[in-house]
Amino acid sequence: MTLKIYGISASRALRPMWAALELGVPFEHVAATYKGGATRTPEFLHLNPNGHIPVVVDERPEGVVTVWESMACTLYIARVHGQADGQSITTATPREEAEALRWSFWAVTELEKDALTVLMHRMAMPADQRKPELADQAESRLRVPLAVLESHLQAQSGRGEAYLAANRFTMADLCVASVANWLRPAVGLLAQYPAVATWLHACLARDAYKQALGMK
Ligand SMILES: N[C@@H](CCC(=O)N[C@@H](CS)C(=O)NCC(=O)O)C(=O)O
Repeated sequence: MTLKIYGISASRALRPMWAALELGVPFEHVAATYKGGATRTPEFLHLNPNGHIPVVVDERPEGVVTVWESMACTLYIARVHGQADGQSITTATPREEAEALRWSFWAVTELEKDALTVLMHRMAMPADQRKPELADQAESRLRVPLAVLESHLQAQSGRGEAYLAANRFTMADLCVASVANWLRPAVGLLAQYPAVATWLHACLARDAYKQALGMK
C-alpha cells in the first residue's frame, strides 16, 4: 500500500479519509491523535512541522510525496488518485475545478472558525465548559457565508445541478460539507437556509462519509 493517511476521524483527517473512501483508493490509516501533544513529537514534526493532523504520505515510484493541510490532502487525493471521468468526486472540467478550488478555500477562510466555535460550544465540550454566548455570536456571523452558499445552491438547482460544482457529488461538496458538518448542532440556524440544509443532509448521508467516521 502506498498511500498513508495520518489522523483520527474525529478531526480534520476525516476529509482526506472521506475522499479516499469515495474514490475506492486503498490507504493505510495511521490513527494518529492530536491529543496529549502527540503531534508535537520529533517524529511527527518531521512529517508536519506545524504539528497538526492530517498528513498524507504517498509513496510513489518517483519518490515520497508528503502533504499537510486537510484541504490540500483532500484535493491531492482526488486529483492524483481519482479519474477525471465525470463520474467520480474528481473534477472533470475547468469549471468543476474552479468550483472545487474556490469552495474549498472559502470553507477554511469564511466558514471553519465560526463553525468550530458552534461545534465546541454547542456540543463537543463538556457542558459546564461551554459558553453559549460564543456560539450565539458565531451563528450570527455565519449568516453571511451561509447566505452565499444558499444562493449558490439555489442557482445550481436552477440549472439542474444538485451539488456545488455539478449534478453529482464532487470534491467541492466534500470539502465544504466536511466543515459545514460542524454546524449540525445549529439546527435553528440551518433551518433558515433550506437549500444548504438539504444539500448537507445529502452529503452526510453518503456511505463513504459514514465509513470514514466509523474508522476512528
Ligand atoms: N489548517 C490545518 C489545521 C489542522 C489542525 O489544527 N488539526 C488539529 C486536529 S483537527 C490538530 O492537529 N491539533 C493538534 C495540535 O495543534 O497540537 C488543516 O486544515 O489541516
